Amino acid sequence: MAHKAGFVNIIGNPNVGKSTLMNAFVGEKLSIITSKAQTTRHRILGIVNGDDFQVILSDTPGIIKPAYELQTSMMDFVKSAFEDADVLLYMVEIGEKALKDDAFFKKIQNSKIPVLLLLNKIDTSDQEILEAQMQHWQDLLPKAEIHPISALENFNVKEVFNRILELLPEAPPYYPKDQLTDKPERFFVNETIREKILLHYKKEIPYSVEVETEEFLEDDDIIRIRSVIMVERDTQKGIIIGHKGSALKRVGVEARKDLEKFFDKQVHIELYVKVNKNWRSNSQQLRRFGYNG
Ligand SMILES: Nc1nc2c(ncn2[C@@H]2O[C@H](COP(=O)(O)OP(=O)(O)OP(=O)(O)O)[C@@H](O)[C@H]2O)c(=O)[nH]1
Ligand SMILES: [Mg+2]
Repeated sequence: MAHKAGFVNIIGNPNVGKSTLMNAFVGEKLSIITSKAQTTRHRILGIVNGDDFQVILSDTPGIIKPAYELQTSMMDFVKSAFEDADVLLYMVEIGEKALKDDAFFKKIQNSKIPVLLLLNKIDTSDQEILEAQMQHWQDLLPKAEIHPISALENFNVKEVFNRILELLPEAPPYYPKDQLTDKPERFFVNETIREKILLHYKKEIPYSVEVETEEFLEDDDIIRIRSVIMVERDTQKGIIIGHKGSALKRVGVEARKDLEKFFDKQVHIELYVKVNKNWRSNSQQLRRFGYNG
């Protein structure tokens, strides 16, 4: 059989389950997942390899109207995902009526490449609602193929994957067959720490945080990590650290546990908190953190 390969890019509103689906396809926790919107800030590749295929999935940030420069960079990642896709996976969740950006929606409507509309979270729905939702999306996107799924419960995920394989063009692999992602180890450290911050802090705090790993030293039996948690303002620093350092300690303990699983090795983490004033609106800082800025 001829070899198939291509880019399969997942786009959609915030919080609909894009990262959950990408991890389900890849079988690894490449993308962090939380119940808060705008968890994902980057375009993250997850590569699924077989003898005669290579599916290069892209997880992307949820589509929003940008309010500050970081969010503009996030939307640039989404734009790039429109440009190189061989198959577009447009994910919506049960109950959702429209994409948060009309221009992006028009791009989906006018797409020349195949669009699979994935109606996610059907575990939270019943048959009647599901049918009404399918009709709603079929009317809006007559050319799209609709697949009801539950990324969380792995329902219909394999069927969608098989359909993707059918749609992929014949092509040689783009990446080495043992490669799982385009991101370096430090990226996953940063993301894991940021996930704990999204989980444990309220309101604006998680959105004001960026994590930078300054040291990643791997020995035979242990990885030693030193990371900086950057906040925008002095008051946020105290909140991150918490009473006698307890809040920060919890972030470190939970991140370490996850990273030990991810790297399959003992991990030691040191965390610091620094104020980096208004980094979200500073193009130079954004570039440094891997946003196009
Ligand atoms: N019930 C249910 N919950 C789901 C399903 N898929 C994802 N979720 C939950 O929805 C929330 C958001 O999931 P994510 O995968 O982070 O969503 P996302 O689209 O990547 O979100 P952003 O990165 O913020 O755009 C999490 O709490 C998930 O556990 C599903 O099939 N069913
Ligand atoms: Mg995500």
